[in-house]
Amino acid sequence: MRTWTAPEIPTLPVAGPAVALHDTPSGSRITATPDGPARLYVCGITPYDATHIGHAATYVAFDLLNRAWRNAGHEVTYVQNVTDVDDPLLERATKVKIDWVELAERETELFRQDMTALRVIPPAHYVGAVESIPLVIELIERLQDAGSVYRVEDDLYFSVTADPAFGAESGMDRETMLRIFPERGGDPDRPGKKDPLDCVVWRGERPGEPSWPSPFGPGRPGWHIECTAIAQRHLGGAFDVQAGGSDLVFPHHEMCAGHAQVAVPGTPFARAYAHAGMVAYDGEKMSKSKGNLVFVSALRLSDVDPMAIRLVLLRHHYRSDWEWTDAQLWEAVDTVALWRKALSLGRGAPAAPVVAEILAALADDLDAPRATAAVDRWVDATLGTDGLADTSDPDASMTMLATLDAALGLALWLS
Ligand code: 5CA
Ligand code: ZN
Repeated sequence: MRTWTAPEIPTLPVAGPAVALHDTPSGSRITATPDGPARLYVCGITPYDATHIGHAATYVAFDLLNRAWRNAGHEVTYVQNVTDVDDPLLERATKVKIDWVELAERETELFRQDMTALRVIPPAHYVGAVESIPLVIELIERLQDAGSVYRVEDDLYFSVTADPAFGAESGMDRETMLRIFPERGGDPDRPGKKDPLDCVVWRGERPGEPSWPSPFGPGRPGWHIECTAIAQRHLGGAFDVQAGGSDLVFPHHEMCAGHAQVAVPGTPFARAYAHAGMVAYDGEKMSKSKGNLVFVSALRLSDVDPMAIRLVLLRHHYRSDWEWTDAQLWEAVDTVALWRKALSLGRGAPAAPVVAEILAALADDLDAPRATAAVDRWVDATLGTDGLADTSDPDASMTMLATLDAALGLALWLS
């Protein structure tokens, strides 16, 4: 699938430190030490509606990881999927009476434009579920060989007991899993299942739904196996980080890990799992199904500077849950104007210690609020809000502009 346009990224004069990241399964901070290029998979959108601020927050969070790795001297191989066939997409297409392919293409294109505007570095491989069906079929066959797949009517299920490590990714107890599973696409009560937590890997054809031929009969991929197949193909085994919002901790990333570990015993799916907090709006998690949405594209259409949107996201630590308010956006618009004013002076307060602080903050579990607070202090010192303007560094603006761009993805270059 076509990816989106890469932003130009300036090279920094100093390298950043090694990157430490919070890992969900161990509950601790780990320093990812990639051998060769760092390998990152971030779960992509289900394209049945436009990109909302919650999605944007998750993609900007892991864009910071991508940038921190690059600044630490690593190459990064970044892969993302598009769930371009799944129940919610088909349901929405039927409801609004539009062809599901057209709906998916339209929303995926809007997502590309939103990501470009927000200066999110594109994945090297942007891969749809539909184009991955041959990979999914191959993976199901491997799971069958391992004896971990069984049939219920026309559907194939993965047996979670086949994975001795099942539960390790989320760290959840069975009761919690059983509570969450039906809220996130699972069907614990279906008669004929061996374990209520088993998940669909191949969904047999239903009347009026798209299907593809396979050795198991016509049908379409289950959700989790799509990401396993795409990640394994483009990143290999034991890649560095599997990432997404915290609503993917269970069942999605647990099932991905399970499929991979049963298909290739002895090789974990990913070395670490990183999760972004949930963005709320009007008191509840922002979600397509609830409809309490703020769309990136709608803000862009009303001429909001995408860099102000990005700054709102950076003001929150990626792992915290937080609530979007319009007031935060207007504050960010003012802040961007103030920062541009300081950056237009040429000279400014010494930039080197601020650059070091920004890179250190981002390498410390992507602490963007700490990094942006350092920028605030540099701006205050440069503009002299206390009557003591410091313009002792003649290269300050250029250094700060390059750092904001490369490390935080904030391009505030003067036009
Ligand atoms: N296609 C699947 C992943 S394979 C999916 O979850 N699609 S999605 O469109 O529902 O979500 C895309 C990404 O945005 C996921 O990583 C999800 O965890 C994240 N996300 C969804 N809602 C929010 C929210 N309110 N706040 C933060 N992140 C969110
Ligand atoms: Zn996924």
